[in-house]
Amino acid sequence: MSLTRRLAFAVALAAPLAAAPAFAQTQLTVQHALPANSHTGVGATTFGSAFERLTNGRYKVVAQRNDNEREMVESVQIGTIDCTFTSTGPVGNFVPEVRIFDVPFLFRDATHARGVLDSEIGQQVLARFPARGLVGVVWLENGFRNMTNSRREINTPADLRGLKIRTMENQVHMRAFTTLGALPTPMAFSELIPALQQGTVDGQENPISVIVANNIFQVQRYFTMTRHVYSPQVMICNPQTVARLSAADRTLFYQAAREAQAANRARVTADDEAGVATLRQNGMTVVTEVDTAAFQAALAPAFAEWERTLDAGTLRRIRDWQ
Ligand code: EAX
Repeated sequence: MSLTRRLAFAVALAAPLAAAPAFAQTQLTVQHALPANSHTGVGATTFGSAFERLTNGRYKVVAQRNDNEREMVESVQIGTIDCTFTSTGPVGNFVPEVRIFDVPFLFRDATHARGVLDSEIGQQVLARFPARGLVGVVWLENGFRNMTNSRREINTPADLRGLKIRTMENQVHMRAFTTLGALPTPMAFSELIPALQQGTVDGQENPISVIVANNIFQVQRYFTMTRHVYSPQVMICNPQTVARLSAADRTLFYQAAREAQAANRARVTADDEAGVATLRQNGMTVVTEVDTAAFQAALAPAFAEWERTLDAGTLRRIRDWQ
Protein backbone atom coordinates (compact mmCIF):
# COMPACT_ATOMS: atom_id res chain seq x y z
CA MET A 1 0.00 0.00 0.00
CA SER A 2 1.30 3.45 -0.89
CA LEU A 3 1.69 6.01 1.83
CA THR A 4 -1.29 8.06 0.57
CA ARG A 5 -3.47 4.96 0.36
CA ARG A 6 -2.36 3.95 3.79
CA LEU A 7 -3.22 7.41 5.11
CA ALA A 8 -6.60 7.34 3.41
CA PHE A 9 -7.26 3.93 4.91
CA ALA A 10 -6.30 5.20 8.36
CA VAL A 11 -8.57 8.24 7.99
CA ALA A 12 -11.45 6.02 6.89
CA LEU A 13 -10.93 3.84 9.94
CA ALA A 14 -10.75 6.83 12.25
CA ALA A 15 -13.82 8.56 10.78
CA PRO A 16 -16.50 6.73 12.79
CA LEU A 17 -14.67 7.73 15.97
CA ALA A 18 -15.45 11.38 15.22
CA ALA A 19 -18.98 10.72 16.46
CA ALA A 20 -17.71 9.50 19.85
CA PRO A 21 -17.09 11.95 22.76
CA ALA A 22 -14.16 14.27 22.18
CA PHE A 23 -12.39 12.81 25.22
CA ALA A 24 -12.00 9.49 26.95
CA GLN A 25 -14.11 9.13 30.08
CA THR A 26 -12.64 7.28 33.04
CA GLN A 27 -15.03 5.45 35.31
CA LEU A 28 -14.55 5.21 39.07
CA THR A 29 -16.58 2.84 41.22
CA VAL A 30 -17.25 3.86 44.81
CA GLN A 31 -19.20 1.83 47.35
CA HIS A 32 -20.95 3.06 50.47
CA ALA A 33 -22.94 1.42 53.25
CA LEU A 34 -26.63 2.24 53.77
CA PRO A 35 -29.32 3.51 51.35
CA ALA A 36 -28.53 6.19 48.75
CA ASN A 37 -30.77 8.54 50.72
CA SER A 38 -28.76 8.43 53.94
CA HIS A 39 -25.86 10.47 55.30
CA THR A 40 -23.47 7.85 53.87
CA GLY A 41 -25.12 7.67 50.45
CA VAL A 42 -25.18 11.48 50.32
CA GLY A 43 -21.42 11.55 50.97
CA ALA A 44 -20.71 9.13 48.12
CA THR A 45 -23.07 10.74 45.59
CA THR A 46 -21.91 14.25 46.46
CA PHE A 47 -18.33 13.15 45.85
CA GLY A 48 -19.36 11.63 42.51
CA SER A 49 -21.28 14.61 41.17
CA ALA A 50 -18.63 17.07 42.45
CA PHE A 51 -15.76 15.17 40.81
CA GLU A 52 -17.69 14.79 37.53
CA ARG A 53 -18.50 18.52 37.58
CA LEU A 54 -14.97 19.64 38.49
CA THR A 55 -13.43 17.50 35.72
CA ASN A 56 -16.03 18.56 33.13
CA GLY A 57 -17.18 14.99 32.74
CA ARG A 58 -13.77 13.45 32.08
CA TYR A 59 -14.60 11.15 35.01
CA LYS A 60 -17.78 9.24 35.65
CA VAL A 61 -18.38 8.05 39.21
CA VAL A 62 -20.64 5.06 39.82
CA ALA A 63 -21.90 4.74 43.42
CA GLN A 64 -23.05 1.38 44.74
CA ARG A 65 -24.44 0.24 48.08
CA ASN A 66 -22.72 -2.49 50.10
CA ASP A 67 -23.62 -3.00 53.76
CA ASN A 68 -20.58 -5.18 54.47
CA GLU A 69 -17.95 -2.60 55.35
CA ARG A 70 -15.08 -5.04 55.86
CA GLU A 71 -15.72 -6.45 52.40
CA MET A 72 -15.64 -2.94 50.90
CA VAL A 73 -12.24 -2.19 52.46
CA GLU A 74 -10.89 -5.50 51.16
CA SER A 75 -12.23 -4.69 47.67
CA VAL A 76 -10.48 -1.31 47.75
CA GLN A 77 -7.26 -2.99 48.89
CA ILE A 78 -7.27 -5.49 46.01
CA GLY A 79 -8.53 -2.88 43.55
CA THR A 80 -11.86 -4.36 42.44
CA ILE A 81 -13.47 -1.04 43.46
CA ASP A 82 -11.81 2.38 43.61
CA CYS A 83 -13.09 3.84 46.88
CA THR A 84 -15.36 3.19 49.84
CA PHE A 85 -17.25 5.42 52.22
CA THR A 86 -17.25 3.37 55.41
CA SER A 87 -17.61 3.84 59.14
CA THR A 88 -14.40 3.13 61.03
CA GLY A 89 -16.11 -0.03 62.38
CA PRO A 90 -13.83 -2.61 60.70
CA VAL A 91 -11.07 -0.21 59.60
CA GLY A 92 -8.91 -0.72 62.72
CA ASN A 93 -8.41 -4.31 61.56
CA PHE A 94 -6.59 -2.87 58.52
CA VAL A 95 -5.02 0.29 59.99
CA PRO A 96 -4.71 -0.21 63.78
CA GLU A 97 -3.99 3.50 64.45
CA VAL A 98 -7.63 4.27 63.53
CA ARG A 99 -8.83 2.52 66.72
CA ILE A 100 -7.96 5.57 68.80
CA PHE A 101 -11.04 7.35 67.39
CA ASP A 102 -13.32 4.43 68.38
CA VAL A 103 -12.78 4.96 72.13
CA PRO A 104 -16.08 5.63 73.98
CA PHE A 105 -16.78 9.09 75.42
CA LEU A 106 -13.64 10.49 73.79
CA PHE A 107 -15.34 13.37 71.97
CA ARG A 108 -17.58 15.87 73.79
CA ASP A 109 -19.66 16.75 70.75
CA ALA A 110 -19.58 16.92 66.93
CA THR A 111 -17.56 20.15 66.93
CA HIS A 112 -14.85 18.45 68.99
CA ALA A 113 -14.82 15.33 66.82
CA ARG A 114 -14.84 17.17 63.48
CA GLY A 115 -12.18 19.58 64.74
CA VAL A 116 -9.83 16.78 65.81
CA LEU A 117 -10.36 14.74 62.63
CA ASP A 118 -9.69 17.80 60.44
CA SER A 119 -6.62 18.75 62.47
CA GLU A 120 -3.12 17.37 62.22
CA ILE A 121 -4.22 14.53 64.57
CA GLY A 122 -6.64 13.27 61.92
CA GLN A 123 -4.07 13.82 59.16
CA GLN A 124 -1.48 11.79 61.07
CA VAL A 125 -3.84 8.82 61.20
CA LEU A 126 -4.69 9.16 57.48
CA ALA A 127 -0.93 9.08 56.85
CA ARG A 128 -0.84 5.52 58.27
CA PHE A 129 -3.10 4.11 55.52
CA PRO A 130 -0.53 3.77 52.66
CA ALA A 131 1.57 1.31 54.68
CA ARG A 132 -1.52 -0.94 54.62
CA GLY A 133 -2.10 -0.62 50.87
CA LEU A 134 -4.86 1.99 51.22
CA VAL A 135 -5.25 5.74 50.86
CA GLY A 136 -7.25 7.52 53.57
CA VAL A 137 -8.67 10.53 51.72
CA VAL A 138 -10.90 12.39 54.15
CA TRP A 139 -12.81 11.93 57.41
CA LEU A 140 -16.56 12.01 57.20
CA GLU A 141 -19.10 11.19 59.87
CA ASN A 142 -21.44 8.42 60.96
CA GLY A 143 -22.40 10.16 64.21
CA PHE A 144 -22.74 9.51 67.94
CA ARG A 145 -23.96 5.98 68.62
CA ASN A 146 -26.97 5.16 70.82
CA MET A 147 -28.39 1.92 72.14
CA THR A 148 -31.55 0.13 71.10
CA ASN A 149 -32.92 -3.21 72.22
CA SER A 150 -36.06 -5.31 72.35
CA ARG A 151 -35.98 -6.29 76.04
CA ARG A 152 -36.00 -3.32 78.41
CA GLU A 153 -35.41 0.36 78.96
CA ILE A 154 -31.71 1.12 79.47
CA ASN A 155 -31.24 3.77 82.15
CA THR A 156 -28.10 2.63 83.92
CA PRO A 157 -25.12 0.48 82.90
CA ALA A 158 -26.60 -2.33 85.04
CA ASP A 159 -29.59 -2.53 82.67
CA LEU A 160 -27.23 -3.74 79.94
CA ARG A 161 -26.12 -6.77 81.90
CA GLY A 162 -26.64 -10.01 80.02
CA LEU A 163 -28.05 -8.38 76.87
CA LYS A 164 -26.75 -9.70 73.57
CA ILE A 165 -25.71 -6.61 71.67
CA ARG A 166 -24.59 -6.62 68.06
CA THR A 167 -21.43 -4.56 67.69
CA MET A 168 -19.37 -3.75 64.65
CA GLU A 169 -16.33 -5.92 64.00
CA ASN A 170 -14.35 -3.57 66.21
CA GLN A 171 -12.29 -4.72 69.17
CA VAL A 172 -12.50 -1.37 71.01
CA HIS A 173 -16.31 -1.44 70.91
CA MET A 174 -16.42 -5.13 71.86
CA ARG A 175 -14.17 -4.49 74.85
CA ALA A 176 -16.46 -1.65 75.95
CA PHE A 177 -19.59 -3.82 75.86
CA THR A 178 -17.92 -6.70 77.65
CA THR A 179 -16.82 -4.26 80.37
CA LEU A 180 -20.42 -3.02 80.71
CA GLY A 181 -21.58 -6.60 81.28
CA ALA A 182 -23.28 -7.07 77.90
CA LEU A 183 -22.56 -9.90 75.47
CA PRO A 184 -21.13 -8.29 72.33
CA THR A 185 -21.82 -10.15 69.09
CA PRO A 186 -19.82 -8.71 66.18
CA MET A 187 -21.28 -8.90 62.69
CA ALA A 188 -21.43 -6.92 59.46
CA PHE A 189 -24.24 -4.40 59.13
CA SER A 190 -25.70 -6.50 56.31
CA GLU A 191 -26.51 -9.23 58.86
CA LEU A 192 -27.99 -6.93 61.49
CA ILE A 193 -31.68 -6.64 60.56
CA PRO A 194 -32.25 -10.42 60.24
CA ALA A 195 -30.36 -10.96 63.52
CA LEU A 196 -32.69 -8.48 65.27
CA GLN A 197 -35.78 -9.99 63.61
CA GLN A 198 -34.84 -13.54 64.56
CA GLY A 199 -33.78 -12.56 68.06
CA THR A 200 -30.21 -13.77 67.57
CA VAL A 201 -29.30 -10.55 69.38
CA ASP A 202 -31.38 -8.40 71.75
CA GLY A 203 -30.04 -5.07 70.67
CA GLN A 204 -27.63 -2.98 68.69
CA GLU A 205 -26.12 0.48 68.79
CA ASN A 206 -25.94 3.05 66.01
CA PRO A 207 -26.29 6.77 65.34
CA ILE A 208 -29.85 8.12 64.89
CA SER A 209 -29.11 8.66 61.19
CA VAL A 210 -28.45 4.92 60.72
CA ILE A 211 -31.46 3.84 62.82
CA VAL A 212 -33.80 6.07 60.81
CA ALA A 213 -32.30 5.28 57.38
CA ASN A 214 -32.81 1.55 58.00
CA ASN A 215 -36.14 1.60 59.89
CA ILE A 216 -34.51 -0.15 62.83
CA PHE A 217 -37.46 1.13 64.92
CA GLN A 218 -39.53 -1.58 63.24
CA VAL A 219 -37.52 -4.31 64.94
CA GLN A 220 -36.49 -2.60 68.22
CA ARG A 221 -38.64 -1.20 71.03
CA TYR A 222 -36.29 0.73 73.36
CA PHE A 223 -33.93 3.57 72.49
CA THR A 224 -31.52 5.28 74.90
CA MET A 225 -29.57 8.31 73.72
CA THR A 226 -26.30 7.22 75.30
CA ARG A 227 -24.09 8.86 72.65
CA HIS A 228 -21.53 6.44 74.09
CA VAL A 229 -19.10 6.67 71.21
CA TYR A 230 -18.49 8.89 68.20
CA SER A 231 -18.44 6.93 64.96
CA PRO A 232 -16.32 8.51 62.22
CA GLN A 233 -16.56 7.65 58.57
CA VAL A 234 -13.62 7.68 56.22
CA MET A 235 -13.27 7.75 52.45
CA ILE A 236 -10.68 5.12 51.55
CA CYS A 237 -9.30 4.61 48.04
CA ASN A 238 -7.06 2.22 46.18
CA PRO A 239 -3.51 3.64 45.95
CA GLN A 240 -3.32 3.05 42.18
CA THR A 241 -6.59 4.90 41.61
CA VAL A 242 -5.10 7.95 43.32
CA ALA A 243 -1.66 7.53 41.70
CA ARG A 244 -3.18 7.44 38.20
CA LEU A 245 -4.70 10.93 38.64
CA SER A 246 -2.69 13.82 37.24
CA ALA A 247 -1.57 16.32 39.88
CA ALA A 248 -4.29 18.74 38.75
CA ASP A 249 -7.00 16.04 38.86
CA ARG A 250 -5.83 14.94 42.29
CA THR A 251 -6.45 18.46 43.57
CA LEU A 252 -9.99 18.26 42.15
CA PHE A 253 -10.41 14.78 43.65
CA TYR A 254 -9.61 16.09 47.15
CA GLN A 255 -11.83 19.12 46.55
CA ALA A 256 -14.73 16.79 45.67
CA ALA A 257 -13.97 14.75 48.81
CA ARG A 258 -14.27 17.89 50.94
CA GLU A 259 -17.64 18.69 49.33
CA ALA A 260 -18.73 15.15 50.23
CA GLN A 261 -17.56 15.69 53.81
CA ALA A 262 -19.58 18.91 54.14
CA ALA A 263 -22.76 17.33 52.70
CA ASN A 264 -22.41 14.23 54.86
CA ARG A 265 -21.87 16.14 58.10
CA ALA A 266 -24.77 18.52 57.39
CA ARG A 267 -27.03 15.51 56.87
CA VAL A 268 -25.93 13.88 60.17
CA THR A 269 -26.67 17.14 62.00
CA ALA A 270 -30.13 17.32 60.41
CA ASP A 271 -30.86 13.63 61.12
CA ASP A 272 -29.83 14.04 64.77
CA GLU A 273 -32.14 17.04 65.17
CA ALA A 274 -35.19 15.37 63.64
CA GLY A 275 -34.42 11.85 64.79
CA VAL A 276 -35.82 11.52 68.30
CA ALA A 277 -39.25 12.72 67.13
CA THR A 278 -39.11 10.21 64.25
CA LEU A 279 -38.27 7.36 66.63
CA ARG A 280 -41.17 8.32 68.97
CA GLN A 281 -43.61 8.63 66.06
CA ASN A 282 -42.60 5.12 65.08
CA GLY A 283 -43.44 3.72 68.48
CA MET A 284 -40.10 3.53 70.22
CA THR A 285 -39.78 4.12 73.96
CA VAL A 286 -37.17 6.87 74.03
CA VAL A 287 -34.85 7.73 76.94
CA THR A 288 -32.97 10.99 76.37
CA GLU A 289 -31.74 11.77 79.91
CA VAL A 290 -28.68 9.61 80.44
CA ASP A 291 -26.30 9.50 83.39
CA THR A 292 -23.20 9.62 81.21
CA ALA A 293 -20.89 9.71 84.25
CA ALA A 294 -22.26 6.32 85.38
CA PHE A 295 -21.44 4.75 82.01
CA GLN A 296 -17.98 6.31 82.04
CA ALA A 297 -17.33 5.02 85.57
CA ALA A 298 -18.43 1.52 84.56
CA LEU A 299 -15.94 1.63 81.68
CA ALA A 300 -12.96 2.47 83.95
CA PRO A 301 -11.15 -0.88 83.47
CA ALA A 302 -11.43 -0.58 79.70
CA PHE A 303 -10.16 3.02 79.74
CA ALA A 304 -7.13 1.85 81.76
CA GLU A 305 -6.46 -0.84 79.17
CA TRP A 306 -6.70 1.58 76.22
CA GLU A 307 -4.18 3.87 77.92
CA ARG A 308 -1.75 0.96 77.57
CA THR A 309 -2.77 -0.52 74.21
CA LEU A 310 -3.49 2.68 72.27
CA ASP A 311 -1.37 5.81 71.96
CA ALA A 312 -1.84 7.48 75.37
CA GLY A 313 -0.21 10.73 74.24
CA THR A 314 -2.63 11.13 71.33
CA LEU A 315 -5.59 10.20 73.55
CA ARG A 316 -4.58 13.05 75.87
CA ARG A 317 -4.17 15.49 72.98
CA ILE A 318 -7.65 14.57 71.72
CA ARG A 319 -9.23 15.01 75.18
CA ASP A 320 -7.46 18.36 75.68
CA TRP A 321 -8.40 19.65 72.21
CA GLN A 322 -10.25 22.99 72.36
O1 EAX B 1 -21.88 2.65 58.40
O2 EAX B 1 -22.15 -1.24 60.93
C1 EAX B 1 -22.62 -0.25 61.48
O3 EAX B 1 -23.27 -0.32 62.52
C2 EAX B 1 -22.39 1.11 60.87
O4 EAX B 1 -22.63 2.10 61.80
C3 EAX B 1 -23.35 1.30 59.72
O5 EAX B 1 -23.23 0.30 58.81
C4 EAX B 1 -23.10 2.61 59.03
